[in-house]
Amino acid sequence: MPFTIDSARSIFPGTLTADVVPATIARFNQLSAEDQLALIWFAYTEMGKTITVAAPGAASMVLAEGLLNQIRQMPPLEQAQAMCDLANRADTPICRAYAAFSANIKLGFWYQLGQWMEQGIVAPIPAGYKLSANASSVLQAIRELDAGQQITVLRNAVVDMGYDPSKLSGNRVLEPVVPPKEMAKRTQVTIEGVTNPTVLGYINNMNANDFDAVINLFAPEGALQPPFQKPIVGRDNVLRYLQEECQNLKLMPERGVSEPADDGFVQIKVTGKVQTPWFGAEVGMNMAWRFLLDPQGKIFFVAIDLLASPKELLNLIR
Ligand code: 45D
Repeated sequence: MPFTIDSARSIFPGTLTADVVPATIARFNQLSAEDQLALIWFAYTEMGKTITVAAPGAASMVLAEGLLNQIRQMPPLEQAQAMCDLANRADTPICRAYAAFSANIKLGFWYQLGQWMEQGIVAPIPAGYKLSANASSVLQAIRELDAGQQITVLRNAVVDMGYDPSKLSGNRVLEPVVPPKEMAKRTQVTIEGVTNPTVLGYINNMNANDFDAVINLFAPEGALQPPFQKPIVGRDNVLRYLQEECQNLKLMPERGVSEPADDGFVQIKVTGKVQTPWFGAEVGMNMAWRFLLDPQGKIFFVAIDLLASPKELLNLIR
């Protein structure tokens, strides 16, 4: 039977992903808006003692400037209300504007608000704010995650805020697409156990921000499945996603395994680390790529997984 995107999703079913991340987000989403904001504040400031967030680039901050200045000019109570509205996903103009931002612009927006809260320019979390018992237990769960899982929880919390009436968002606010790295400055990875040119090309072109080259490695109806998400199907959709979410990532694959699959397909699992520009070398996320290549060597499907533990980096069995 030929592969479908759906059946492709279960290649290498023994891969243990960090399901604790969506479970923690689900618990977080049950909390009151006040608790959510205070919890993120505590988690973020505690994390800041060991790892530092990199300031977003000026070019992308400009895109959040209007909303940020609007909040900055409000009296403190209104500022606090605007932040609660975001957590509550209330239908307000600010929440609609926020929902149109790409994930990185949302993160940059909160990065700036966090700095202003620290400086007293924006209403801080009230001194002595006491988390509810449930919120304390979610915070404790976050403390027990590894750094890669912690930053994923924070990112998902931020991405889910705001009010998106369509869930399709007409006028998205996106960062400019930067040109790919010059040929002379590109790096080439080696992966123990994998020499497949499509897989090596995928990694090397991702690291060069050369998304046109990456997309040429996909079959026309090929799909990419980000961590904890449904597959994104078709070259146009995948390209748009790569341009929006993948600039300046560093993919550091370590090892892998390649096996023939049905109908002349090949399945390849690779494990290694990924760094985000937000934290650079301070956080290496433990990841797996599960590729299914068609008989022409094109990517029919690739899943990117955040792994449950570093031990999973060595799990290359089916
Ligand atoms: O509410 O091969 C305050 C794909 C308190 C593509 C705050 C990939 C109040 C294909 C502190 C102000 C993309 C899938 C908030 C690979 C409040 C592919 C602020 C993988 C919110 C490899 C909080 C890429 C703040 C991956 C400022 C896995 C929080 C990328 C900031 C992962 C949190 C990237 C930040 C991750 C989190 C980035 C900056 C997980 C960044 C996380």
